[in-house]
Amino acid sequence: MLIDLLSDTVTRPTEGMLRAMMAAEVGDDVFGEDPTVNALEAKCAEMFGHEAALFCPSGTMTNQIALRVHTRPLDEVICDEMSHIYQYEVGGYAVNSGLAIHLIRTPNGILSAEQVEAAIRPRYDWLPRSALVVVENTCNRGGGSVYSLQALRQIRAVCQRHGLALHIDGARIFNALAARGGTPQEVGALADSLSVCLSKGLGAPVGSVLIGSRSFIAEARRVRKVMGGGMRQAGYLAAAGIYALDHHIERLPEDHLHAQQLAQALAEMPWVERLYPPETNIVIFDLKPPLSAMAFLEKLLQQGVRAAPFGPHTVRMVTHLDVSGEMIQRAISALRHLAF
Ligand code: TLP
Repeated sequence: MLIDLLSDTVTRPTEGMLRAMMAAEVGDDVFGEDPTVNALEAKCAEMFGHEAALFCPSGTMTNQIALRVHTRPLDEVICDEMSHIYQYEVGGYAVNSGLAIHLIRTPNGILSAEQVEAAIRPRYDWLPRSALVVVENTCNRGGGSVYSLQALRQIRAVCQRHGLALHIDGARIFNALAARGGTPQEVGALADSLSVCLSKGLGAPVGSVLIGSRSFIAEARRVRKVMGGGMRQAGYLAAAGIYALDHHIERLPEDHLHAQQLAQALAEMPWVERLYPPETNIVIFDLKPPLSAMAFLEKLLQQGVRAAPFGPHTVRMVTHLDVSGEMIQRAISALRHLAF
């Protein structure tokens, strides 16, 4: 059987999750009448200490809605160059919200408060208006890197001082909390809005939740509609999300251990040039040129292991709940069999 380290988005629902989905009570969520969606939204809002939440089809949509609601056209969003909103959302910040983007370069996707402050523009007619800071926790391209609560507090303070909003792309926020400690409430208190994905480390088939104040979410509902994200009997999907929050958070350290085991094995491989030490469930490494990611991945696939290209010579592996300890051992022996 394929050992699929392509992404933590590839998981299939467990039997327990499928049972919860089958048993879901549903209604029309565009009318606000799906009790399971309402329960998921209330659960997420409460968990992160905010007033309201909105269930959406994807993390791309929750991020894009957040950009739209926090800003006006001609504003600028400040983020790391590695951010998902910059790298992988098809330039949506420009198309959906008419924004400019101010990119900060870091070694691992973790911004400092000083860098954020230095990126804020003075108010002149000819400059975009700095309006929003987005931090990604964990940072995907940074190798699943994690913000400390202290670092987030300092960024929050800069935002407050300059009147900027702070959005956390917490696609993998529970991985961050599992690795560094802290509660959802503590991290929630530091952001104006958070996007939390249920379909990544938590193993739900579909869905992300946008969390914020009541007025922010009321506007977000309108933007979700114009983006075509108003779903009807979405409670079947929300039930999977509730199940994931109840059953799949505590097991995340297992994925982190598996990532460490992969990294330890990779560190010994003669064809690895550089390894980003994994803090959570993502392992990124550079291959020694001229070995290309594509050539490497093809050989790896022949050994029954799939991973993702993350650059011409860069590969990403992600651990998740469909990869057991035994599969990790098999993946490691497959890696040891590769010769270039
Ligand atoms: N990331 C995907 C790819 O798009 C790269 C993956 O396989 O990791 N924020 C972060 C930090 C993400 O990593 C992702 C997905 C998203 C947002 C978007 O979520 P979806 O895929 O639900 O739109």
